[in-house]
Amino acid sequence: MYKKLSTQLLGAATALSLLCGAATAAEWRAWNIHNDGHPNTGAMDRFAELTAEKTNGEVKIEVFHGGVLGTQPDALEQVRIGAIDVGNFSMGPIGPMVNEANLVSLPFIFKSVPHMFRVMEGEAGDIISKAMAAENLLPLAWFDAGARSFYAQKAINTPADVEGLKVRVMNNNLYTSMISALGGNPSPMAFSEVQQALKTGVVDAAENNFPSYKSVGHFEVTKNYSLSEHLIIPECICVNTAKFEALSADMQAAVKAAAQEAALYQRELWAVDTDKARKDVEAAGISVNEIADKTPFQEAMAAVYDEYLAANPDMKTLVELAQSTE
Ligand code: BDP
Repeated sequence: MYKKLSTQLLGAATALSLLCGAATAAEWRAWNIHNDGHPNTGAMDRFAELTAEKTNGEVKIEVFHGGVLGTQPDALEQVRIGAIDVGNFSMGPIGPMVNEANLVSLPFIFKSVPHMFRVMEGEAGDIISKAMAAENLLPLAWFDAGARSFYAQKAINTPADVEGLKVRVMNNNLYTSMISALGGNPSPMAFSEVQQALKTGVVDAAENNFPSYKSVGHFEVTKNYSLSEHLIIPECICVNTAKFEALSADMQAAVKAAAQEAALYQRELWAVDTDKARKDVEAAGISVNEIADKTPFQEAMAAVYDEYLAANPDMKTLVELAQSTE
């Protein structure tokens, strides 16, 4: 009797969940390197909420903030093998895994953030997205990450000011050649280690945008932020390709729409937060130093292009596409 009743109940519950479409199709773990208060943290929470809403709870995302699931290069590998499902990643550390993604890591390749978005949303972006998807890192939307500039105890006005400095960079050979081209000593290092390294003199300088300069306290251990704006690196919401393709077409469309809406939200948060972060670090005593003429940096860093394109002639098409995009 009991068994019969429970079987009937189970049947009714299954029918109900099918009717409501409430069966969970996927539960995803999401990686985010940033803490509370950084615009990308708000945007990733929004992505999880919008995904739940638009998929009627069929795709659930739990976001792990503050890099607790590992360093960025590790987390990227985890997404590629499907141990983590999705995340907000900088395109910088994706370059060593997907050559096409390296376009955005060539110094001064973009004229401005709007130019970067035009390139990423055009033919070059399509080529990059396809190459990333083939490596199990499918981009669903692009985030703004502003421009990266150098910071150190001293002001940096010319390439000569970088000479001899130990400069922390993200994990990508293009950044090590970029620093070498300026006469500095590049030091690739995880984001979580940079503050301590600056404090103890393991490195003399680093480079990042205002929100990250502020949010992890790099401004507490340097005095000058010099507006070189040498890299404009977009970020993505990237998902394991196979996990995404395992969803029904409707669910794929819903998750993609959630990512795109979250990215628009991120760009709004970014615009406000980047100004605020600059004002906050200035109020804390940081000198923000305008560089009157960036040409000497561009000229010195041209060596990065020469070396890279000689070793990767296939990348010429993408570089020309970006450079000819208005
Ligand atoms: C921040 C990016 C983050 C990077 C970090 C870094 O948002 O993904 O890990 O820079 O420099 O701007 O490592």
